[in-house]
Amino acid sequence: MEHRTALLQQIADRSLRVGVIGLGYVGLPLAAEFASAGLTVVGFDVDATKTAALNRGESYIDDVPAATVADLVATGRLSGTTDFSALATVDAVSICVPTPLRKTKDPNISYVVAAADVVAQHARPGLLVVLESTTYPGTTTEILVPRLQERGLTVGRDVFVAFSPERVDPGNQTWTTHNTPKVMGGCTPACLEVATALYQTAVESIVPVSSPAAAEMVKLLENTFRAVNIGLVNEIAIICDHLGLDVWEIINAAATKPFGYTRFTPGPGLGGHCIPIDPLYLSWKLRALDYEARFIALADTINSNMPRHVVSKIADALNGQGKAIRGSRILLLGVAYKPNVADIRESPALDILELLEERAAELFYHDPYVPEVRAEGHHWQRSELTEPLLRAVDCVVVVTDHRAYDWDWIRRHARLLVDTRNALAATSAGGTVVKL
Ligand code: SAJ
Repeated sequence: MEHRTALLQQIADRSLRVGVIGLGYVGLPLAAEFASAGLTVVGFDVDATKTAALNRGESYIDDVPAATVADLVATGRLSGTTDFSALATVDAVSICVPTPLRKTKDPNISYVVAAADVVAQHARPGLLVVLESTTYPGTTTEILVPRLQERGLTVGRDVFVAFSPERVDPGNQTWTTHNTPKVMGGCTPACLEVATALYQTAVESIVPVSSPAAAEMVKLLENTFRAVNIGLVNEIAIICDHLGLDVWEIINAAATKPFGYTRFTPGPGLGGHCIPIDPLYLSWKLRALDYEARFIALADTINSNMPRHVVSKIADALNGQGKAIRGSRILLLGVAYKPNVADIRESPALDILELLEERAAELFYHDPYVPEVRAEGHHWQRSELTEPLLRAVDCVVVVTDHRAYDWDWIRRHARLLVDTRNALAATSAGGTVVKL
């Protein structure tokens, strides 16, 4: 029997064994969806604390209910291991490892390369491999395919390879791994067919595209779209500053246009593990092709400069009260990269803390989700958010507008507030507010 037919049969009768490499915010939900669909899933991770927690039936990812993990583990449909030789026992593998940037802002695909190496090491005829990690167009065919071919495996006949970008939005209760349409690009029609059949067991709708590179590019367009539009509104904020206009009024009015406009809001900068990073994978690839992706570069420049812009707003606000940043007590509210999450990766709050530290401010921060910040050689402990603290500081800076904050109460007890999120729009009584 052809390997393609055999795989389709194993998928149909749910006898297929699936490996998921990388049990983070993408891999664990995916593993749980495949297991919930009736497949047997082995989760692979280099972090033994993750695999141990999984095997205890515990969920360390908020989007995956603990009860779900407990049930799937108890029934033997889901397990975790750090022993990658167990890849020899699975019929399909989804690779969900990080693709960060190096300090030089160049792509770091070392985790993808390591996963491709170990998958190829244990690969055998009949294997399906799907790469999910966000990466530059060409990665699947340049990194994954050759390693399988070196094992004498023919892609599309012996092994099947596809790229399917992850679209996980942590904390999003509406759009989940199960109901978010999944783009799929196969190296051959048979690769697309088999990968689609597998993912259709776990995901409501599959969006086929013509190649892995097309699928890789779809993801980069999605997130470059955000980075560039956020860069645009950040520049609009600076333009409104020069014109003496309230950028929030302008954006709120523009957003009443029911067509042809998408609302983005200015902020203290661009955080997270996706939006600041993914576009730079694309521009890096294009530089190798001697083309400069100017929108991406310009958006990165503007977004990266926003922390400095915020610090200049703080300096101006303090000057307005006859004070300097040096020696002033400054309290940052919210250090996570976006509201209602605990993640501080690439958070602009870290840049703002660092810049204020350089200018000898006396710093305090509060964030309901982040008890301490260790970054760039610094270590800040969260302060308790109290009336005495609000009254004691010279300036409160709203960096991340978590829903947990009582903005009326905060403004009432603060003297001066710099608001980078328009979080205080509905408040009236209390300290002087300076908006972005
Ligand atoms: N930001 C702004 N202004 C905006 C929107 C965001 O300054 O109008 C800032 C945020 O504060 C944050 C950064 O940009 O620092 C990124 O925010 P984000 O809303 O894009 O959130 P992310 O990074 O969690 O992006 C994820 C992405 N999901 C995937 O890559 C699968 C993105 O594609 C989603 O569109 C986004 O979530 C979402 O919509 O929540």
